[in-house]
Amino acid sequence: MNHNSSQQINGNLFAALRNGFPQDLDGIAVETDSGLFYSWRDLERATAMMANLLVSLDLPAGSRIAVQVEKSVEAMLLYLATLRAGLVFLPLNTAYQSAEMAYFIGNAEPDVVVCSASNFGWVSQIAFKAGTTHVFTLNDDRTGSLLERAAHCTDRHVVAVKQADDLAVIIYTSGTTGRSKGAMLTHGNMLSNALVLKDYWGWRSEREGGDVLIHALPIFHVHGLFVAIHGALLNASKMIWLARFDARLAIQKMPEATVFMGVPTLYVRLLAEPGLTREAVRNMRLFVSGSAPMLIDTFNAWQSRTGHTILERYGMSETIMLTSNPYHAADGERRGGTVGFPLPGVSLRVQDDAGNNLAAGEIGAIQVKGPNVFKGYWRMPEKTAEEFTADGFFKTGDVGKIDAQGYVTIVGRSKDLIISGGYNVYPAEVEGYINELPGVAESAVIGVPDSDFGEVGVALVVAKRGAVLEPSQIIANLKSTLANFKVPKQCFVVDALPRNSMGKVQKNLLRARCADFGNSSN
Ligand code: MCA
Ligand code: AMP
Repeated sequence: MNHNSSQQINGNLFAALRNGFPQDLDGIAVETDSGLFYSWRDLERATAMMANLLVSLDLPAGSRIAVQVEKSVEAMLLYLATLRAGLVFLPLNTAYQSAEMAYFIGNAEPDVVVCSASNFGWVSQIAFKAGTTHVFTLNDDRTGSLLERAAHCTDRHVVAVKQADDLAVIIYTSGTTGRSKGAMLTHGNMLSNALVLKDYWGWRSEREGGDVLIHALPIFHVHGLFVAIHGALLNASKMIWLARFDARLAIQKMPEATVFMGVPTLYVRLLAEPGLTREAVRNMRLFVSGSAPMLIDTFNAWQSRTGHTILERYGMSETIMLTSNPYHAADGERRGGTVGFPLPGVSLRVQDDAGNNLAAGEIGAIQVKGPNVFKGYWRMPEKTAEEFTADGFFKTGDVGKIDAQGYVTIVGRSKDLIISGGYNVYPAEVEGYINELPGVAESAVIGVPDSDFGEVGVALVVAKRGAVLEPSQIIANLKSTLANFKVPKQCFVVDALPRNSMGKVQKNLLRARCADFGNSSN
């Protein structure tokens, strides 16, 4: 197969990632924590076989492949194979339960659903009801019908030709009101962002000694699936693959690695390990943090313990990466508490409510524009239109400022959102579930500080007249319906919720009242 000539005109993200593979396909591309080694050739062949399986299903153009499976190298290969075949990948958090899955599958109408064998019963029922034609299984021990079927396919596959504007992925992000929205990202969104980060974070080519990434994040969200994996593949960098984050194991692997990416909770947990020493990180060159605000105490503690300055960056599902602290000292220092500069190609401005651009240091709404900004929300043209300004900037819902040197700081959010251990929890969604429980008149879910997760949810619930509510029962009910990370860590039954003159619940008063609750959950 002649890769070079076909790939120059092919906007398929997979073609660019494949082009990044090293000359020697027999080198190690991925090493897992269970002792498996995958060569670059294994990646090439397995993605070709899975892509051929998908092609053999004769799916309509733009078909969605929805995937809810445990983290595994094969799950990553399925993502790559979906790109390769020119279809649309839809990753789903393994914590989602049946009501959440029914919504995503019903809304996205995927032709193919892939789940773990243990969930096949209920997932396939939801999928077939929604019109899905194929349900495969994929387990984290390399078993399941997907691999059995792919094993019969040829390992030669010509990458599907795609334009930069073609849809590659749908990532669901919960809505502040109503249901989750599917953010549509194109091949061009993802490739442009990956190329910018390749340069901005100084990924080292093989000639320069190469990089080795410790991959410790889940692969159903932007951070672990795109930022980490695209970075490694585009730069022919080996990945040390941890099926789940384990602080001790990560530290044990650091002498063999150069790059680590994590949400702040991962850094807090690493700092709790005595094994995190300067000696352990001696070969590391870059620690990246994002997805949630990093406390300045964590930033400083990391610097004094390891001698490394964490590079904090800011992104969203709708935009992938937006800003980053500098990598090269010549471009400026990495400032804790800030998310750095807009990445090359990204325009970022701060506006007041009246739509005026604000001066340096003034706080307002963060808006962005660039080749990384998504195409819109899946089948929600009105919602998409609402989230963009007349001149084409996307309203992030984050509140912040830009200082005189150009550093961006996020000071808050206009969207009612809790970020817990790097996962987003929308109070409106959780309140909706609580309000449906018997005996509940109304509820409010707020985020309170937590030393491990950064923020955790606390529920305040008002009983209907004459009803008696048991907080532990409310939590148990939520655990049986909602993804575990969305379930409030504590629940209190209160007489009433404070409201302003417009009748809106004053969550700021509740947050002040509950500020100390979070840490008692540890
Ligand atoms: C687990 N639990 C959580 C969370 N994770 N609760 C709140 N928030 C969480 N994030 C629940 C568990 O179900 C369990 O509940 C209890 O909390 C304790 O679980 P634990 O064993 O401590 O959790 P874990 O399995 O160790 O997971 C913690 C984790 C994980 C490793 C921090 O949450 C994680 O991998 N977070 C990373 C998320 C991420 O990749 N975000 C990037 C999104 P119970 O005992 O009741 O069962 S991409 C993004 O945000 C943008 C685009 C960006 O900028 O990157
Ligand atoms: P998601 O919906 O998972 O894409 O989450 C995106 C949101 O995460 C952003 O709108 C921010 O509120 C938040 N976020 C991401 N990175 C950072 C960061 N470094 N500091 C503060 N908040 C962040």
